[in-house]
Amino acid sequence: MMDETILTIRKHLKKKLDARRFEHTLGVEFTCAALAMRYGCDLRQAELAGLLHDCAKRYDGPTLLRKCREREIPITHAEEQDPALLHAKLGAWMAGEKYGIEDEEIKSAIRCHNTGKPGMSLLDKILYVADYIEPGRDRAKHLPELRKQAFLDLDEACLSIMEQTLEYLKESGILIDPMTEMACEDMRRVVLKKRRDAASLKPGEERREMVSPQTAEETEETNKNLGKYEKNSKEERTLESVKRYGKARRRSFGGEKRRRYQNYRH
Ligand code: DGI
Ligand code: FE
Ligand code: FE
Repeated sequence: MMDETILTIRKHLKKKLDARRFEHTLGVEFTCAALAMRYGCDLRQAELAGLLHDCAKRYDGPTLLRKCREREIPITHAEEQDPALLHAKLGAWMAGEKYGIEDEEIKSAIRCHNTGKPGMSLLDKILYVADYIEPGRDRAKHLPELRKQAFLDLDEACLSIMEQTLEYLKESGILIDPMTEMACEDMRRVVLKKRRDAASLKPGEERREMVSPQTAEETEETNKNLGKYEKNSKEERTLESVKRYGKARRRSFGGEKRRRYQNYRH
């Protein structure tokens, strides 16, 4: 998309990320755009989410831990053990604070891009899937099938990726964040319901919507689970302050671009 903000961020990330990570970033950005076309998601939102999703990947584990602590970003036990996971949460913070993104949906997608979460939005799912299937990836199992599936049914693709990821984590003895398990359980429930609904359709009837929204009951259940998980976290408060900073920053975005970009070098 010929959008000043996107072009400027792309140029900036080219300088900040190593060549492989930058290529991956472009691959995710374009795959997000393709999936957004397929599923009717806002293209600009999808591109920005893809472009910024790994912006914090340039920091090593100890730096990620320190930066998250300084910013009062809640850290789970799994993140303490494997601080690389924190590039998602710090990335969401940086999208708001460093790159002037106010859109909570974009920040949510970045925040949950490596673990997923229960009740993922369309944009969350697009980024989660794009990160796994972008053209530069070559290690995962069944990639050709998975790539095709992503354009047939996004929820099915999400579930396949979550199951593969959990299998890989278990095989490798890597500590699993409860959020990763909760995300997979929730997606399994969504997909099983869709399969049941599809099976109960009469022959000749077509499904109109591949990505079915959650029912009110499901949303309530999801919120309850999330509530349990985030009970003691300070995320709400952090989000509020990010919103406020975001607004202040937005006003100065046009005029003070050059000065702000100097802030990126840290
Ligand atoms: O940043 P990328 O490499 O593009 O991809 P990503 O942000 O999706 O990170 C993928 C890695 O995250 C992959 O090696 C698996 C790991 N991961 C996903 N869920 C968990 C996890 N690692 C731990 N320790 N615990 C998890 O629950
Ligand atoms: Fe990532
Ligand atoms: Fe990535």
